[in-house]
Order: sequence, then C-alpha cells, then structure tokens
Amino acid sequence: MTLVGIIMGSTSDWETMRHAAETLDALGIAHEARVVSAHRTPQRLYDYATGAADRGLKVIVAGAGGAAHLPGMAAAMTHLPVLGVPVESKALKGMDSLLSIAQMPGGIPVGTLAIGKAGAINAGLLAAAILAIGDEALADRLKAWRAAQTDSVAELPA
Ligand code: RP5
Repeated sequence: MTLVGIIMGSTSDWETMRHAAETLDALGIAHEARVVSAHRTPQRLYDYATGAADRGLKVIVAGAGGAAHLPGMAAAMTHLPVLGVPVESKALKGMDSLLSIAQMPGGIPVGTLAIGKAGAINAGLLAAAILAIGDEALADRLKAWRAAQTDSVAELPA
C-alpha cells in the first residue's frame, strides 16, 4: 500500500525531490510521486489533497520553489502531516521557497525542512520516523539506516 505521497510543483523539482523518493526506497516505504502545481494545476491539487487520506496515504511530502504555495495549500485540504521541501530557486536561491513554506499562519502546519537536497532527504527520513511510530519493523529499518550512516563517517579527514 502506498503510504507516502511526494508531490512537487514542476517536473524541474524532481532533481531535488528524487532524493526523498530514494530515501523512502532505501527504507522500503511504498510511495508515489506526482507533479501537482498550486498555480498551474489547482484542480489537480484539490483532487490530490482532498483524496489523499481516503486513498490510504499517511504522509505527504511536498516540494516547491519560488512562491511555494503547494505544501501550505495541500495542508489546508488534508489532516495528514505535510512535510514541505523548499526547492532552490534561481532568483533567490530558495530563500523565497523557504519563507513561503515555513511562514504558515497558526492553525495549518507544514513541517518545513531545509532548502534543496538535504531537505528532501530529511523529509523522507521524517516521513519514515512518523510511520515508524506504528510499525516496529520499519523502526528497526530506520535504526539500521542511521547506524550505517554513523559507521560510514570517517574519523580522519583524508
Ligand atoms: C514552482 O516554480 C515549482 O515548484 C518550481 O520550483 C518553480 C519553477 O517551475 P518551472 O518554471 O521550472 O516549471 O511552481
């Protein structure tokens, strides 16, 4: 069953958002990826966000750049946790994306991650941690992933 929905405002966001997908793959979490633009395809966003919980999704990871309304608008239309990834924009290096995703009004939360690749990876990990609350096998996989990361860190710089 697909548990995580990864949505993004443009195909150009995939280069960033694929890191969320790859992280979920590494943890064995079923997911889907869709291009859903708040501005260019508002009806697609409405349909996706309002139908997400009924389709069995548990977490939404939403990435967008610039005037990045996608995570906030998705969060407005579902009670599922929405994790926002600010995609690095050309003009403002993602500061616009970061602020428009983070500065939600009280009442409609979006869990905002870092700009770019790190944020996408961490959105995948945070989605995994949320799902692991009710899934012991996944919790074990997540702990193993983190242990492997720890083991991979060299003690000497070269
Ligand atoms: C946003 O505009 C998208 O999320 C993307 O980051 C940005 C640029 O989109 P394209 O012009 O590359 O389609 O809606």
